[in-house]
Amino acid sequence: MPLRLTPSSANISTNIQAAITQHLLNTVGVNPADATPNDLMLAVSHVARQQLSQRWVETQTREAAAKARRVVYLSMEFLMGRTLSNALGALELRGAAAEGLTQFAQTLENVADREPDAALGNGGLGRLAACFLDSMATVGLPSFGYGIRYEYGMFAQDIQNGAQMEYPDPWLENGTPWEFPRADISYPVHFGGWVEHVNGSPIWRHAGEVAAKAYDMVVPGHGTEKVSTLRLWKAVAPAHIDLNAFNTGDYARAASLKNEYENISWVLYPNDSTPAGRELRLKQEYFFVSASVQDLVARHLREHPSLDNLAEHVAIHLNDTHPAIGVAELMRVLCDEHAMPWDKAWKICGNTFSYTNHTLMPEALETWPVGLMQHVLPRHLEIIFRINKEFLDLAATHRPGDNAFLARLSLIDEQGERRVRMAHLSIVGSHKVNGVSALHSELLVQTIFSDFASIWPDRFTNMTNGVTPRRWLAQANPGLSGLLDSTLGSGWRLDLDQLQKLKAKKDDAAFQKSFMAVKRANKVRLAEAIARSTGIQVSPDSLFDVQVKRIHEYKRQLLNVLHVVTRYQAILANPHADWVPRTVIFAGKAASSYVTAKSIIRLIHDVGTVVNNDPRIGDKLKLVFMPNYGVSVAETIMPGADLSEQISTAGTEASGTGNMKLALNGALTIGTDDGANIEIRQNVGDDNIFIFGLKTPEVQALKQSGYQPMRYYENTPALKAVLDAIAGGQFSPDEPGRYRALVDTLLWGGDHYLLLADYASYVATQAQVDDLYRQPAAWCAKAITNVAGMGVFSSDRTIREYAQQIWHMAPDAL
Ligand code: 26V
Repeated sequence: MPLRLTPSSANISTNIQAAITQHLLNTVGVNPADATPNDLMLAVSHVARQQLSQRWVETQTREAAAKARRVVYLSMEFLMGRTLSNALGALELRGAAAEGLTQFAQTLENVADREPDAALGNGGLGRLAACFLDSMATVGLPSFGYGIRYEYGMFAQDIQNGAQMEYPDPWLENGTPWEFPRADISYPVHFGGWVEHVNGSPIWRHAGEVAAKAYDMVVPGHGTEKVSTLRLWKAVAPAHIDLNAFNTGDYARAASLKNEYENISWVLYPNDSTPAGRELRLKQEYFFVSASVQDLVARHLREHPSLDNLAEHVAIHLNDTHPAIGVAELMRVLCDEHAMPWDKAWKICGNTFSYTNHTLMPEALETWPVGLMQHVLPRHLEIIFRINKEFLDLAATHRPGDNAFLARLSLIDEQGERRVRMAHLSIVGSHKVNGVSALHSELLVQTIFSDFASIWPDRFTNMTNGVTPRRWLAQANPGLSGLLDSTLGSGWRLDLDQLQKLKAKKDDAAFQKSFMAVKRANKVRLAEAIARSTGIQVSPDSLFDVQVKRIHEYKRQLLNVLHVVTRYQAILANPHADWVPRTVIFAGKAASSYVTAKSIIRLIHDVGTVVNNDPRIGDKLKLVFMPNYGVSVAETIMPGADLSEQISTAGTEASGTGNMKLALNGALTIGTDDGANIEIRQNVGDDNIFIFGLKTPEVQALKQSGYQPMRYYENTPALKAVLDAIAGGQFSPDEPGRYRALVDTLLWGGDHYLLLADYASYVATQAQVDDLYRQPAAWCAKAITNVAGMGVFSSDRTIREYAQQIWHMAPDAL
């Protein structure tokens, strides 16, 4: 029995020192006297891993004995970030580990920094899945997250001459102490071939097979010994394939065959701008869904005599449409492999699945060519056709004779190349469909899913996103956490509504002083990180104005740049005015094929080079771009922000979660009436947030009436001056035409996201931000009010809502 460390152990830091030394010797294989920070990171990780392993075994044993109802969260992406610090926090060993490391003359921060991020996701959708696992474990929901063990995660971003360069992210190259390979858990996944119907029974004569091998990550709950499991699948060529080629001595062919199979789990598709319509991506989707369905069916059959009661014991959640093929797969398994009648299987399916939509952008909705589906998954295509026929028969009873209605609803888009609409499959196969903020969920039923809502109004609902306060406050912001602990006690970690009590303190001078000291220290830390990653010195006394997220036209980083240039020109025109010094901080990745997004990154750098080196500007304005945005970079940025930029065109950002992380860390939001910004405003109060710009109905009306961006250009002198400067090459003197095309997307390309329409309102609101920042006590009171109002944005609240309203599970039932 390994040493069990519990927080109640009297001499826990002595224990942990001994445990670290043991692992240096026995696991890492180094002399403790020579241990590097990386060795120490591994040794401390193994100390934590041992505890997690025990918790995992206990949780699984308890759940199996109880035949618990479980939630299965299917997601192509889990943006976990680093594990060590979070694991120590959950085990309540952070203090002891830090103390234990003093013996090796190391800080926990320095040691934890050696761990590479597990960046198995693109952005918001993937990080939400990671926050949800944390909350599922914490609220005590028996749960499995299922995904892919990508060998290469999200690409690493480097900047060369202002331009984004992408590099592979070999996060597993040195192994990871956090995974538990489950050598015994492996399932065959089949592809291709054809379907034979023998005596009316379909038989899938597949053409290829790959093995899915399970690797588990333990996700610890906080304030509980319960854990959740993240089970990731690795694709491995079946042994007989390469053996045959090896036997004939054809090693090159053996290797290439092996690669062909194993490349399925090789790399995360780094594209959040348009869905990748590639065969390999479809294979990835089916690969992890098939393995996960086999796993959950096997687990069910270990605990129950048949699959008849599957829906009572498992809730399968689709994180966007990427796992939607799971609907057809479960039907195939029930009907073809377990001889269940279609209608009975279909009922079970509908009671089992639920689906979250994460974007309204019509161009982002996943569809697959029927021909490709036929080629890769012929039996699934047959099943989809049958689901579609029965669904359209039902739909026809709602609007007899309305063929346009049926064409819009069909799972098959018949215009042009026939394509399977994965969102339609998800809706038809689920009992609940949700959006991720109140506005987004409302827009779903009014726009892209309105026909479905007319048939099934009760199927559609809202689950406003949240973030885990453990990572995004307790871990990322130890300064503020300490202040909260001494002011409110430590209960906020598990009950974020307790932050409400801060409201009474918002004007308390002593509390304000402590709060501002914390913010200032976090800004110093952020300024150091900026200097390390960009070489640019910024002043922690300036207002830190932060926009961090994927680079996308709809998120309008370009509008932010227009404001920066406006301010630059205004300072030059009026150098002696009382300017509030500002540091504008950007970070984010652009999809590698997204030309406009990459051009925006370049523009940020070019404007920065001019502004930052203009001696007339000095500290009044600085512009920096922190490279390689990811979970760990975010953990440094969020606590140091004064102002949070959430400036998407109203009606385009499904929710946002960075907005929540920033406000939770005491930043004020400047934002549009969009996504979760609206609910942030409702919770912090209108006076504590800067809302500007057109609202969703106004956006719709302006577009309908024929939006003319040129009118704004001609009638707004400051705007004209800014666009002329950018288009004219003032920030790219070596290549004056570099931004002509970018400016043309606004002036002549229709300005799809209404930057010019919102410009005046944005710039005027930025002036209000300055006015408030000149009054430190007033600013501070509002920042405190923001923190106080963020309780509802804990992902614990979100997960409890899912559990109650969609998954029909009681948290902490075991
Ligand atoms: C976005 C877009 C937008 C432009 C057109 C093409 C396209 C394709 C994919 C995507 C990303 C969709 C998935 C995603 O990450 N959505 C994000 O999910 C977060 C968690 O619910 C939410 O907070 C973000 O608002 C949403 O963009």
